[in-house]
Amino acid sequence: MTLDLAIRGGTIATASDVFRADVGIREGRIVEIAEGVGAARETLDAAGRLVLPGGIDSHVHISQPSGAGIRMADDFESGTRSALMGGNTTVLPFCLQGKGQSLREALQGYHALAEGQCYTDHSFHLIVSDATPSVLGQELPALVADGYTSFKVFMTYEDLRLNDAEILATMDTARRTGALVMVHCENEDAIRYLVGQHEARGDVAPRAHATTRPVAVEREATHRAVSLAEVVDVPVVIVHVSNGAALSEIRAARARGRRVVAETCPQYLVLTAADLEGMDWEGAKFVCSPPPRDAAEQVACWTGLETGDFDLFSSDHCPFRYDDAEGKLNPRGRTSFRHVPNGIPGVETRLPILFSEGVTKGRIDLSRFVALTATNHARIYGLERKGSIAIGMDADIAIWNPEARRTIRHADLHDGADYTPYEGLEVVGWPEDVILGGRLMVRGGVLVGQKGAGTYRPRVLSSLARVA
Ligand code: DUC
Ligand code: ZN
Ligand code: ZN
Repeated sequence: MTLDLAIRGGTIATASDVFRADVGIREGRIVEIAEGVGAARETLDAAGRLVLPGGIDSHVHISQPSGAGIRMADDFESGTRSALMGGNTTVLPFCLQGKGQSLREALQGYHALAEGQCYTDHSFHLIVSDATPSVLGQELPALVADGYTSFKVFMTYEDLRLNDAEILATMDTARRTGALVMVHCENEDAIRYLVGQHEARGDVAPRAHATTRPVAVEREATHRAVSLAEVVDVPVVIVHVSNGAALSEIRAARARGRRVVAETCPQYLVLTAADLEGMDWEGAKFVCSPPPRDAAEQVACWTGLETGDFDLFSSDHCPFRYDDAEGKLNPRGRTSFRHVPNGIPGVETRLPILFSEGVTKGRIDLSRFVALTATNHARIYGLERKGSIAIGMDADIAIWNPEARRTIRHADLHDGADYTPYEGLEVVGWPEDVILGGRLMVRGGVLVGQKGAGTYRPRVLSSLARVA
């Protein structure tokens, strides 16, 4: 039978192997991998190119309500377009439960926003902000059964944080249902204390965002999160780990036999707290939580990526425009770091930054890159038929030019923000062609696919979680 598409002459990388072969695609799936595949209606010449699974970014925020007068810079159209152009074929945004709101109702809103708008496939994590008995006892279990198999809890932000009792109860729901809990680890009370100290001395410029959220705040919360998960006996994902001390808590828990997954992000590899010192409030462009640290912590994060302490490398894309009354420079944001919305864009630059700084510079090999950016995300979050190049998988593929040299400029990116925190960073290696479910979406760096090609994917339980 004739193939729909053949990719010929490239070097394929999976999480375990790197080899020369052609890929044959039919009806959206990979159906042949061989030294020479059969006749095809369309052929891509991949000589000198790397044929990798499309990236899966399991930590992005799109169209998430962000408080009065603040608006996220990306909707599903711009956010997934940007993801696609950066070599991704699946994203996992969060569905935020408002206080008093049912999660089901919140999900309806996100689905309505995403329907027909997406350039990549997508699925949703849930954010539990109101851990009532009915949410934990009825709603969450029903949603897990419906394919929403992971949820995030926050230890910080006055309006989102759960106390330890609520976290334990939420983890218990995860234990009963086989869902996976993700935790944002920062100690809210410690932050409040430090914010009070800073404000008392008028220290309110963006740099104070980093000094009010020091490593100890994250380390303590990380210790508590892995300990609470141990008490309940559930696996746990510690998201956006920024430093070596927090990572040590995770390593120690793993040494005790705990199933703890750690995620880090580009901002902890190439930014530092010094970036928050920009003149004229420019530091607001780098306000995210946890904050970027220093060169020594960057090294600690690299070591974690190299040794396998980290299983996930995500963007934590959480975009706000900078020069915008609904963004970083909102009227109150201009007066204190406390009112600058937390988050930075990065879904389009995640893969090129790790490829260039990691693979091109020899810190990690190609298979580790694939594991960290695609395969592990699919396995950990229960995305079937995704994250690898193998017979029967969805034909989600990014073809990389490993020698392409680019200087990252926001003008060349496709998100809805008005800046990138990585402006001027030089990278070697770029995904030039992207195929989603067998459809050519990006050709030679040019968007050729249509919005709406990306579809919603319910998920199965994580391979890490087991129902007690
Ligand atoms: N946590 C995230 O995961 N993203 C952005 C802001 C935050 O606090
Ligand atoms: Zn978070
Ligand atoms: Zn996030």
